[in-house]
Amino acid sequence: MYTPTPRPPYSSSYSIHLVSAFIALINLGYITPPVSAQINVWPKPRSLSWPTPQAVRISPAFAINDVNSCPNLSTAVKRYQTLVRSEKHRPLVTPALNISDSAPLLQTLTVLVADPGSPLQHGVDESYTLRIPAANRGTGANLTAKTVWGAMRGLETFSQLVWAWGGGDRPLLLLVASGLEVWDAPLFPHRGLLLDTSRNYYPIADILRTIEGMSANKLNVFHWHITDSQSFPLLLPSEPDLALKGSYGPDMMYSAADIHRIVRFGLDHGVRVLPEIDTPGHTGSWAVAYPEIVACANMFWWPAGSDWADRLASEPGTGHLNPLIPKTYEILRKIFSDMANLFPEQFYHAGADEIIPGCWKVDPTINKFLSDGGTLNQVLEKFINSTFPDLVSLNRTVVYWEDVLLNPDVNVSPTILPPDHTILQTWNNGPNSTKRVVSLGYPVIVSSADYYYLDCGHGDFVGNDSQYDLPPGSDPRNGGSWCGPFKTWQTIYNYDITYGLNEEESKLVLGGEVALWSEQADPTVLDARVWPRTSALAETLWSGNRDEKGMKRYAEATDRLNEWRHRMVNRGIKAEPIQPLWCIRNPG
Ligand code: CP6
Repeated sequence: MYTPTPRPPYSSSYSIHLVSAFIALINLGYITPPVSAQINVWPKPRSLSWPTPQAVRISPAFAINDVNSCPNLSTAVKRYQTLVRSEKHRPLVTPALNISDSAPLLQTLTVLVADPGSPLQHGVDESYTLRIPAANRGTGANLTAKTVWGAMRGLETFSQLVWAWGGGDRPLLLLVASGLEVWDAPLFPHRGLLLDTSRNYYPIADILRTIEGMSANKLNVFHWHITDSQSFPLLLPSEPDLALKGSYGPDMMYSAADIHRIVRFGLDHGVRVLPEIDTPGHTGSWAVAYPEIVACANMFWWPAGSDWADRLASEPGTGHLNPLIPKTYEILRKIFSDMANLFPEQFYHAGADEIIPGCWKVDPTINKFLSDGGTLNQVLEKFINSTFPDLVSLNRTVVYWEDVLLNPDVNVSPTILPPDHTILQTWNNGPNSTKRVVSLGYPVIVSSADYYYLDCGHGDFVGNDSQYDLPPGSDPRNGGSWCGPFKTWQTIYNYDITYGLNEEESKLVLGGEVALWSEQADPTVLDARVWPRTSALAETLWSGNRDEKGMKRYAEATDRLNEWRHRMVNRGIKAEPIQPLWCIRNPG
């Protein structure tokens, strides 16, 4: 029941009171408003028509029928049936409809999939059509999709059209918008979230809840940055020592059974699990098991007083694999084959970010190679040439961070990375690195640190580097990380990942990922760091950030996002608030 809240004393707008009173009358069901009612689906569908806003009740016996009874989809159908039948969410802005307690019932939602065998992979068709008939036009809704994965997107949309209404002195009703048709499909095929489980460990339950939230936001790629210099939590069947020695402890590892569970959960939610084992940099943790293959593992590579610590992740010895010794590749080949067995995902992320010349230079073998006339670029090329073909022969498309080509200190020639088996993920240089990479012909995933990093800012581009500087002579281990400034949901929402690209170049942009690096995050803050800012990415990549007139629609999106954030909270995701409740109670 709607209760108008008095405005604070410093405000004196009568029109606001009138609006509140009007809305109160609508909510009591006394009048039918002439305006079309607001409907909240996040991300906003590409097309939604609801010519005569109305709602019907969800029958207590409501059932979702999966005609094809597909694997994965059947699990989703059961989940959504339970969710819908027990929906407790009461909209903050109640849809302005004339509802009577005896409103007709919706009995079924029938799901029909044209091509049920289509696997979950990059570029799979995610479109769907959803029809919920008007009250006098039947008691069954229909959802059609090409694939199981499109059907899952449609089920999610259906679930968001359901709300609880009444209570108090009226019966509690479960309502669903009716007389409505949705056609929907994503603008970008790759819509992801990176989670770093090396800097801090996340139990399986946190990962599953995050994947569930992704699926609710129609995101489809969980980029799992599993290992890094701080810990190696991945218990690999052929190389168990890496985790047995390099993880944070026996209860901070992911076993093969855990991986199966996560991958399976992803399939049940239409979310691909894209694993990353970062190499050859970011491998300090490997040295606990194999010191002989890791250069500079126990060295602080930043000279005291330099500003390097400002620019790169706060780390123990960053550690770089030594590309010049055979043992490195013996171990890597076993890792690759384990990974190909554990992860069905066709993309494999091999890292290759943030190579520090000073790290490789202190290794005696590499040092000799350099003093004999070799170059650091040749060292990296040796690494790529000795690993990339193995991954391709395992039928993988290899994702690398942009650094592999763009790091001015150490990079490889594009000629050794064929664009049909390579994807570059940009992060470090605003829109410029994306432009550079696509103009070389590579498909790209955009994760701009300036816009899409959920934890850290990038001092070079926002504000002034000096705000992150450490006092002279201080040890970067003591607070040497320089996170900030905070990216608001609007920063993420408004960013255009194809900015500055021509039409041809834009086609190479597969999509984007926000990233939660975990130097300063762990399960205690996970939900609030990720949600609802990641929802902003979800809408931008699904249906865009502009209205029909081509104007940025963040103002219109605010109320919908607020509503969606409350719905997520009701579903058990502790998304942070974007507004005080006051704004909703005092519209306009
Ligand atoms: N770890 C790894 C990180 C970062 C990267 N790779 C990172 C760099 C700069 C910022 C945030 C994160 N912590 N392995 C870069 C891809 Cl601002």
